[in-house]
Amino acid sequence: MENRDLEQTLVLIKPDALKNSLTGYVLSQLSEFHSGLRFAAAKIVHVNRMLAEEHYAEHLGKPFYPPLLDYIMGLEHYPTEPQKRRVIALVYQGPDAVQKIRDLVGPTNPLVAREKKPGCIRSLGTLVPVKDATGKVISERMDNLIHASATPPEAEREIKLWFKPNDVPPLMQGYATAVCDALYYFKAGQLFDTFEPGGVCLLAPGDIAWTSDLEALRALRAGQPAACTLGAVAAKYLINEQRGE
Ligand code: FUP
Repeated sequence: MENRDLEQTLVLIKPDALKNSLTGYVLSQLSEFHSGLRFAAAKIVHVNRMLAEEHYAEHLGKPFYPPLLDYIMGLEHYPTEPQKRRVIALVYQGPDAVQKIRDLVGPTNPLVAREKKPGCIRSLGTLVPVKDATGKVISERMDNLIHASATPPEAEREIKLWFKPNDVPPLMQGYATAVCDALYYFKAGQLFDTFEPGGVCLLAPGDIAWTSDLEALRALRAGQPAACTLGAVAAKYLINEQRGE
């Protein structure tokens, strides 16, 4: 993002915040009065595994990765109530948006948050032990109520993962868009150029898409290396789409 006044960041209000009725509190803490930032986009998302895996891709292989996916998918807080499994995804925009939100959110670990930054949002979080099959504690899951992008490049990756261009009002769209000129269908982790039974149409000619997504799709279709995975492009088109489960 060239213009720092239009800097954007992704916030996720996670299932533990929803379960504990902290949504209003979080929104109030992040409001323009406290942050100087404005909403650019918002949606309620039932997080499927593909989206969870793409969002937390950097943590693949770590002991807390599987419970972290379960947590963001709502499986930990709503094990028997799938209809309640959701997060609220938000984009905030304004000068220094990434750092301002990170400051209000506080340290990743809720215990550290309580010690170092009493009153920050994550100081209301909790730690849950992660055990192996024998019951030995091998890690800890941090139920820290909220996600906030760590850097501007991460914010761009994450916003493009969760939001389509037209989820954002035209004058608030922060990244380059282009008109799609081909058909792209998705089914079982693969890309198709014609409809397959059970497939989902990601993009059709005339649709507006993130330019970087179109470049990735063209590269993937040509069998060339792409800047991101097919999942990172497809996930947002499958949000709240039952065929994408
Ligand atoms: P942050 O950028 O503050 O969200 O922190 P990280 O990217 O390091 O971690 C992503 C998520 O993994 C955090 F929300 C918390 C979770 N996590 C654990 O559950 N256990 C750990 O040991 C480390 C991180």
